[in-house]
Amino acid sequence: TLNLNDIQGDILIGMTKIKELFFFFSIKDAATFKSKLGSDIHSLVTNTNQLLPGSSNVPVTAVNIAFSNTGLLALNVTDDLQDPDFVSGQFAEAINLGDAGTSNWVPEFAGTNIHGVFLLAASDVQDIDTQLANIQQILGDSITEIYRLSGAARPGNEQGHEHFGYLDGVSNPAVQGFDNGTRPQPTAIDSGSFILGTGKDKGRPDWTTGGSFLVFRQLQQKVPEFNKYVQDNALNVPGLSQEENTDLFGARLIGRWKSGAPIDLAPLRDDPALGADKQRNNNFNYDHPDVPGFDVKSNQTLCPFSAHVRKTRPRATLGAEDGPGDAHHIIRSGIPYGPEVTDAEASSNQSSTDPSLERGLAFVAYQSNIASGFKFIQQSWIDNARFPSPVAGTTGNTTGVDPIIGRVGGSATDAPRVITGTDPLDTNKAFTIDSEFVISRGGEYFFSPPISALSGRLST
Ligand code: N7H
Repeated sequence: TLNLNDIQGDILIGMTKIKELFFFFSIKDAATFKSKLGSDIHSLVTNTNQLLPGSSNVPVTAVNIAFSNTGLLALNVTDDLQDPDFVSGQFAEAINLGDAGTSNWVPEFAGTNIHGVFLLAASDVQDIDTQLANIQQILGDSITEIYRLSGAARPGNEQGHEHFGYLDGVSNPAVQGFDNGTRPQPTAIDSGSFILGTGKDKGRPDWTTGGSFLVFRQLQQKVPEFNKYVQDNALNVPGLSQEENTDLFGARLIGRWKSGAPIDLAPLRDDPALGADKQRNNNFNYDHPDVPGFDVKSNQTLCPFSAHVRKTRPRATLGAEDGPGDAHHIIRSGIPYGPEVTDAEASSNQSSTDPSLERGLAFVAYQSNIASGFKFIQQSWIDNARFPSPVAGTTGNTTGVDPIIGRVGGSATDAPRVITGTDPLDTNKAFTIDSEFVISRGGEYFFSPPISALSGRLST
């Protein structure tokens, strides 16, 4: 069973506040840090139970903490966590992740200097600042700040939507022993895919049970450029207005409408009631056994194989989801960062080069194994133009890399992306995308330990 008092709150349920600060630090004085971690920081860290609906113990500012491999080494914790990617760190993997080298990386991420990160979430920035000041007061000179990134939900009706305008956080997998059965959706996934030492996850050091690997990425989004591309490629489906055909093209790039409604269930027009209905908005798997002759492995009239959500979680396209052929799941817990698009950007169809106008997604993904979670999805699905393949062994137009975040062959160059499936009238038709809508600004791999380890293994 899962010990929800010991599992940090962001992993399974998400801190889901409208402001979140990522505070990256380096450990300068391990002895002091360890003693404060066990005595004071430990009790500030928010567990899963505290964030569950109906909890009477929701903190004003939720606090989570995670360590990089160099952070564990700084604490002289040399146990083998059995995750080679965590050990090498994200910087060493930039090229493998298709990041066009590290020239676009935030300089502070380039290297292995970051030892840990505090995640602070609240409804109000002032509450975050107060808690950060408290933590800094406790830790004193034992840490120094390396970098910070402030996330915030978008304003008004856009709250919950990422910067391209699509509702996010709709479809995290249900987890066995946690929230299976709470709403209609595909099979719940073994908790061992996310939480170390549980379910099928075996063989790690005992003290890591209840922990999870946290992949952090700062992903810049070029919103005016994305909007222009969608406008320029409006579809021609009869019976739809120009505007509807524009929205349909965008929805077929993502696989969901801006409201969150899955196009697998609402193939022609957005259906905001469906998008908002948690009983229905994740209850699909791309298969339609009730439709005579429908083959989930080749039919992409409802949802293209190239759509972002089908590339990153193909559901029934690969057969059973928790089987050996499809054990690649992450729990996402990111938040947008940066300002809204300005009028000047919107009218020029171009993102400003002003760094203060950078916007994007502070991407957070949890898994028990980085190689089969985030990294597999990025390399073998997102950046793989042949995945999923309409019919195995056929030649001709391939699916293409992910239109939102894919890179051709994981290439270090900005090669144009060619995708198919997006036009429902001719799913063989190829679309070329010759600019990037998402630029990786780098990140790091962390381990989010069980809370007991903060006063146990990590403080002794
Ligand atoms: Fe994606 N977007 O707005 O385009 N993503 N994503 N993602 N993503 C999803 O289903 C987006 C990124 C996944 O279960 C939605 O909750 C953007 C990375 C997975 O059906 C939207 C960025 C990776 C899913 C976006 C970005 C993934 C998913 C629909 C970067 C993994 C769930 C909302 C700036 C390596 C699929 C929802 C499922 C959904 C967007 C990045 C993976 C709207 C803007 C890097 C697994």
